[in-house]
Amino acid sequence: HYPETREIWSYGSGYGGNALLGKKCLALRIASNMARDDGWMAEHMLILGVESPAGDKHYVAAAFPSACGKTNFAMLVPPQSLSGWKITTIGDDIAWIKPRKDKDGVTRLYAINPEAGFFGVAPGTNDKTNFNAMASLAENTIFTNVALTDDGDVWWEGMGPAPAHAIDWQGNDWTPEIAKEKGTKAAHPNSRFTAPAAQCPCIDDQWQSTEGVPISAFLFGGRRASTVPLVCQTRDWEHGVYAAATLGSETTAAAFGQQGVVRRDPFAMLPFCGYNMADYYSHWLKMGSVTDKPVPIFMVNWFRMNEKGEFAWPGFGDNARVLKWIIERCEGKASGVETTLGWMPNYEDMDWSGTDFSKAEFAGVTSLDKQAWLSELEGVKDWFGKMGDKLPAKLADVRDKFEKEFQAA
Ligand code: TSX
Ligand code: MN
Repeated sequence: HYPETREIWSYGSGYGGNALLGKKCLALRIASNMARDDGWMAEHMLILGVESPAGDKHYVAAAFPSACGKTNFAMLVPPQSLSGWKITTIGDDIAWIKPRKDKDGVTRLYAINPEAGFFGVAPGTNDKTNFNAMASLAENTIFTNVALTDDGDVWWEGMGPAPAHAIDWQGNDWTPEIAKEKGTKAAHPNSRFTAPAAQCPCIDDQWQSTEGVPISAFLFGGRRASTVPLVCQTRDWEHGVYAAATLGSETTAAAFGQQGVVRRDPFAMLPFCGYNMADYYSHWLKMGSVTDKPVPIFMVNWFRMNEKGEFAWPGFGDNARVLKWIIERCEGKASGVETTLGWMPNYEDMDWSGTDFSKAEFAGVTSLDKQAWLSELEGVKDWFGKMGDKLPAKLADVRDKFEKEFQAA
C-alpha cells in the first residue's frame, strides 16, 4: 500500500484480503488515510437497520474482531416473540461514515456500505445460524475452498448433514470416515462465499443510497468468556473510544496458539488501519465533536460462559433483545443502572417475551468482577505501553480513572 499516492500493489497472494483489492486494501487501508485527511471514517463495521413496531427506524454500525459472527449479526432474524421488530442489512463488513448537516441544522454521521456483496466465511453458516446468508448464496455465487459434492453442489462443515462423498478443498476424495480417521476438513476453515448483497432477503431498501443512512449507535464487541458484560453503554465518547481502543477477543482456534488468551484488536482495525494506530485513536477522539451530540457507543459480548464452560447467552436471534434495549436507550426510553463501567440494563429493562432466560442467568452475563477488571486494566496498561508516545493522553487518563474507581468499588 502506498497511502501517499493511494496505490496498491498485490502480487501472488491467495489470501482474499490481499487479492480482492477493493476490499481491505482500498476500502479500509487506503480509505482510512483519505478519511483522516478529509474528516471522515473508513471502518471495519457492519451496518444494520432496526425498525420498531411503531415504525421508527434506526441504524447501528458495529465492529467485531474475526470469529465473532459479524455477518450473522448483520442479518440476524429476531425471535418471533419480539413481534414487530425488524432487522435489515446495509452491509456486513465495511462502513464509510461522513458527517453531514441536515436541513434541520443537525449534523449527523451518515454511513454507506462501499461493497456490492458479501465475502463471508462458509463453515458454520447454515439456515439456523444465518438464514439470510444461505438465501443470499443460493445462486450467482462464487465459492472458494469449499467442498464439491458428487451432484455438483457445495458443502462445508456446519452446513448440515455431511455428504457420503465429496472432493475436499484441496481436490482430494473426502468421506465422513476419512475425516474421522485423518481429521481432514472438507472445506478450509476460512473458505468463503462471494454473493451479491441484492440477493439478501433482509437487505435494507437504502443499501445503495449514496447519501447513506444516519447512525444512531456504535457497537464494539469481542469474544470474552468472562469480565465483559452482555451490554454496556459507555459513559461518553472518550470512554467509548477507550473501549474500542482496548477491544479484545479470546483466541479459539489452535492455529492461533494458546486458547482463551485475549488478543487486542482495537476497533477490529489492527490489520486494516492504513496508518499509525495511535493517530487513528486521535482521529476518533476528534470525530466525537463533529456532531452536536456524540453518537452513543456501546460494548457488547455474546460469549460469556458459565462455571460449566457453556455459553451463558443464547446469542444469534436473541441478540435482537440487546439491540432493542440499545435503540430504546438512544431514544431516551429505556432505563438502566449506572455502574463503574457505564449504563447497563436491569433484567426488567430488557424484553424477555418468548424466552425463559431467567434473572439469575441474566446476572451471569452482566455481573462485573472487580478483580477481573483490575487485571483487565493491567492488561490495558501493557497494551497502551506498546503504543508509544503517540497514544492520546486522554485514553491513558480514562484507564487510570477506571483503575481508581474499581479499586474504590
Ligand atoms: O454469530 C454468532 N453470534 C452472532 C449472531 C447474530 N455466533 C457464531 C460465532 C462464530 C462465527 C455465536 N456463537 C453467537 C452469536 O451471538 N453466540 C455463540 C455462542 C453460542 C453457540 C451455541 C449456542 C449458544 C451460543 N447454542 C446452541 O448451540 C444450542
Ligand atoms: Mn472483515
